[in-house]
Formats: sequence, structure tokens, C-alpha cells
Amino acid sequence: MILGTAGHVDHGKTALVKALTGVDTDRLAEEKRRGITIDLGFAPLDLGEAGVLGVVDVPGHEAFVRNMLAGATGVDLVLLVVAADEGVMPQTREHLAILDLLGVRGGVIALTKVDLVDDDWLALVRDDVAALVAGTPLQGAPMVTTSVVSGRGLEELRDTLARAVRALPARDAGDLFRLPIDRAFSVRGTGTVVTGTVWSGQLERDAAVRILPAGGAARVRNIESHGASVSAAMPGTRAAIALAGVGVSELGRGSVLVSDDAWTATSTLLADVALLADAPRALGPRTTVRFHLGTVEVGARVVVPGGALAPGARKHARVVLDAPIVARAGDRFVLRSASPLATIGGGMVADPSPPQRRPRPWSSDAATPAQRLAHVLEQAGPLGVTVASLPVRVGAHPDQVAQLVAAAQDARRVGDVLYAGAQVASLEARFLSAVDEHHAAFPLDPGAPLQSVRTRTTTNPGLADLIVATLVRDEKVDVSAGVVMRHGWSPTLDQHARTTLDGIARVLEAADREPPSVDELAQQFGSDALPVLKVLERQGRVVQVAPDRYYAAASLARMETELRSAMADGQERSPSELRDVLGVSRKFLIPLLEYADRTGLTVRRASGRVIGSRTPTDLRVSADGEGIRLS
Ligand SMILES: Nc1nc2c(ncn2[C@@H]2O[C@H](COP(=O)(O)OP(=O)(O)OP(=O)(O)O)[C@@H](O)[C@H]2O)c(=O)[nH]1
Ligand SMILES: [Mg+2]
Repeated sequence: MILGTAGHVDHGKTALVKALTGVDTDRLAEEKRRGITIDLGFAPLDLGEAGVLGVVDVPGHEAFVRNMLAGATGVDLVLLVVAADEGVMPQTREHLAILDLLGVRGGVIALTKVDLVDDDWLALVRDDVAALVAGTPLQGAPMVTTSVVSGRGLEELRDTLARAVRALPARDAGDLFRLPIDRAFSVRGTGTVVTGTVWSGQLERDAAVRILPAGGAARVRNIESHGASVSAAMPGTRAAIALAGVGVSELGRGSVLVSDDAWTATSTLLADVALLADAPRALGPRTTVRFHLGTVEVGARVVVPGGALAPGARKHARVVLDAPIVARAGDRFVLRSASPLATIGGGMVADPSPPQRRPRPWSSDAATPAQRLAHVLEQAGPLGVTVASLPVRVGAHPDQVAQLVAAAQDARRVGDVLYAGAQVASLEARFLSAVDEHHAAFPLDPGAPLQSVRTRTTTNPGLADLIVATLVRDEKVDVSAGVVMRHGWSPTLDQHARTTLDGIARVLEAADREPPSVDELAQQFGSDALPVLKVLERQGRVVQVAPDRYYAAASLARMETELRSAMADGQERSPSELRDVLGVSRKFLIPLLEYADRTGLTVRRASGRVIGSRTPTDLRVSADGEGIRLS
């Protein structure tokens, strides 16, 4: 667990940490000389059975609030320090506002320097502080009076902290590992070392890690916690991690150490943003503010629908960052203005990496992972979102994501990609209307080419597969031989087509063994001739023998019978003998013989043909009387 200090400059934070831990966290020469804390200090606080707390001591001076922010983020518990002689001061208020914005869940209040005041004064300060924290996460927090000079209250403070620690929920080691770096330096003999608070997950020695936003890769060489070598960095602890494969110049405060691929750097995020009621002015879309998340600080603009964000207001916004950072849904951040230098607001990340095209802020709640999942799916549109990215996108433990995905009624999954149900439904509608359009435009066609309907619907093959499979299952369409048709569709023949169909059928039947070619039929019957031939073919009434020639099925069957009886002796027959059998001219004979070879009726030998092994064609009039089917 991590304990962070907070409070106005000179109120005794560092002295109290030293009295509790024995460690003087003011290590810089300038800190010693000026007697104030400038940068973060770290010390372990052994609370016996309650475990070892990692203490982060922050500066109180108004010039170093940015350092305080880097330390206050990711703490489990806060120790708010108010000097009894001075009482509530500006950075007491500002730090408290920051803790509130960061969502710190609880803490303990220390009234320090009680050796300098009398009891009446102390009672007044106590009331002031109680009034100050009302309505904040520290409302009702235990208040302990201390003095590092007399030693008063120090044991009580330890006990109070131990009780507060026991009340905290443990952080989950199974979550994705993330450590916002607060220091990076080089140690002779060890190489590059980074330190920070493990926000979530755990990291083992020898693990492969990435440093974001730069993206460099490294290997964990060694891990220390509170000065001792450990096999794994655990969530909610301070860790010093020695890295192989990366130089100290590539790192620094604001970089983030991660191990899972789901983490990405982002320059735009969607968020819930609140402006403090005492912010000096409304926040317009072109105003650059300082954005603090984890240990990073970047310039940012906050774009809310309908103009500016007024003091005291909370809205869904798009946050455009000057430089990429690492963020997870649910992360808290703080906004500060450059002039006047002040904390003006903050918020919570709703979507850390919305789609590239200008994402629109959400209009409804984004407080829970389930709500965020619904929004993320909606934003993703036809591209969908990978399930692997969701622990970061919606800010949930991977196990919880698996449950959310399984429970998401209105989502459809293809492999690792998840789509909004409504999105898939609208693509299904698009698919069906493409099929309908084809049927309307080509009423004699059996259906539309499946591939072209697929590509008209979506360029995503996995999604197209899902849509086809669903529509077939739901008996909306049928697919056969690369053609898709509405379920139960049969080509519709209008009066003209029906007349053409009857005419062509009659002509082919009458022409018997020497039927006209397709071109000749088109000259006689018009452009419907070919589609009508296709309909007749599907009905089994005609058979395509050559590319440009169809035969009446009955004629073909008669010829087959004649060939079989003429060739029953198994002897080879020359083409001219077969011509005499069939009684057709040479022009018709060759395509007919090729057709017979192709279908296995005959087999070609060196100087002639023999009858093949194919079973005789069974000719039957179909039940509906529509025509003759070959079966
Ligand atoms: N009399 C008295 N003096 C104290 C006590 N605690 C701290 N001081 C003194 O107050 C001064 C400031 O103490 P620090 O601990 O450095 O204060 P701080 O809150 O860490 O200050 P910053 O980190 O700069 O914000 C020092 O001179 C301390 O010796 C106390 O309990 N009694
Ligand atoms: Mg200090």
C-alpha cells in the first residue's frame, strides 16, 4: 500500500515522515539549503502486522504542485498534514482538491506542531479542518495531533494508519501491469533503473517490458522494493526496476513501464471533465491547460460540445493532448492553468483511444466498464474493437472483460473482434437490400454473385462471414454455388418472359437434333433469350451442350438412348458411324460427341468411341409439370 503526504509548505510533512520512518526524504542539496521539499521523497513505513507502507512525501510549496501531483497519483491512502500553529492554508486547500479529483479514497489527518499552540487554539484549528474536509474523501477521517519535538501523537498516528490500511481493499495482482515512472537514473554496475508505484498487475524478473509513449523495449534485470531485492513487483508497492536494453536518456518522469500489448500511447481521449467551482474562468476549446495523469504532465485542450466549460460544471469532453501519453479508462487526471498557476479541475478518462476520425464526446454515462464497453462498440462502428484491447479501453481487469463480453447482449464477436449488435444489424440490412436490388434488376437470375454482395456490405471478411452465416441460419437468404438469393426466391417471369420461355422451349423441341444457336435465338426472341435459357436449364428442360448451343432435354435423351443401343456391343465407332446413328450434320456432330465424352456417356479411343460406364440418364416429368428434370 502507498501512503502519500499532502499539505501546505513547511507544515511538517517531511519531519513527520522522518519521525515515523527514520528516513530523511529531503535528499537534494537545494532542499537542505532552502529547508523545503522540492521533489518527491520515498521511505518505507513498517506498521508491523499491517505490513510495510510505501510513503511518498510530496512538496507543499505552491511552485512544486506539479511534483506533488506526480506523487499523489496512485496512492491508496493520504496523510493530510496541517500545522496547528498556522491552520488551513492555500496549498492545504489545493492539495485536498487534487486528492478529491484523483479519487483518493481515504486517509488520516495529522495536526502537527502541537507543541507550539495551546488547547483553545488547537480546538479552533480542529474545527476549521473538520469544516474544510466536509464533502471531500477525507470527511470524517481520523484526526491525530502530533509533535515531532515532544513525540506526542506519533504512536497514535501509527496505530491509526495501521487501522486505515487494514480497511483498504487489496489491489489485484492479476490485472495488467503498469508502473508510471517517477524517477530514472543510471547506477554504476547495474545500468538503467526506474522507480515508481506499481499501479496494477505484477512484474517478474526477466520479463519483457515496453516503455511508453516512446515505445522502446527492455528486459527486467532486477527488482527492488524498499531497498531489498524481490522476485516480483507487486501492485500498490514502490519498486525500483533495473532494465536491460534501454538508456536512461530514453526514460524519465511521465514515461510508463508496461508489459501487456493492450497498452498504447494516445494523443486524444474522451473524458468526463469537471471545472472546479472556484476556477477563475470558463475553459474554452482553444485554451491550453496542463494535463496531469500519473506522473506525466502535458499541454492539453478540452473540447466540450457547445463551447466552454463553466466553473462548477461537469461535461463529457474530448481532450486533445500536445504529446502522446498512456491512459486507461477510469484513470483520474487533474487540470491546471498556467496563469494564474492554479488547479482548475480534472476528471476521469472514458475512452483512452477513441477512433482516429474526430471522436465525438459521449452523451451519456461512462462510469462503469459495462457502460464504457457499449460506447466503445458504438464508436468502433464497422471496424469493431479487439477484445484484447478492452482491458485498457474500458478500464477493467481481463477477467472482468471476459465476463462483460460474454454478457454483452447487444454485441457480436468474430474471432478476437467485437462489434456492436446494432452495427451488425445495419450491415445485415445492407446485405439483404443488395440481394433484393439484384433480384429486382435481374428477375430471371437465380440470385446475386455472393462475392460482390459481400464486398458491397463490408470490406471486413470476418464480419461478412458472420453476416452470411447468420442470414442463412435465420433463413433470410440461401447460398449455392457462389450465388446468394432471398430464401425461397424463384425467378419471376413476367408475361413477356413467359411468352419468350414458351417460344424458345417450343423452338428447341421442334428443332430437335439441330437446334438454333444462342445468337440465333436472341435474334428471334430478343435480349431475354439467354436469361430465359438459364431458367429453362434450371427447370431441367434444356441442356447446354456447347457454349453457344442448348438442346431440348428430351431430344438429348433420345439421342442418348440411340447411342446406347447402337454401341451396346462395346465396339469402337468412328465419328462418321456415329453421325449416321444420330442423323446430324458434321457441324452439330462434333459438339455433341465432345459433350458425350465430357459427361462420360462415351469414351474416346484412338480411332473412335466406345460407350462409357455412366448410368443411363433417367428422364422424368417433374411433379409440378413445369418441365423435365434430369436426376
Ligand atoms: N516545533 C515544531 N516544529 C516542527 C514540527 N514539525 C516540523 N517542524 C519544523 O517545521 C519546519 C518545516 O518542516 P518540514 O517537515 O520540512 O515541512 P514540510 O511540510 O515537509 O515542508 P515542505 O515539504 O517544503 O512543504 C522545519 O523547520 C521543522 O523542523 C513540530 O512538530 N514542532
Ligand atoms: Mg517536506
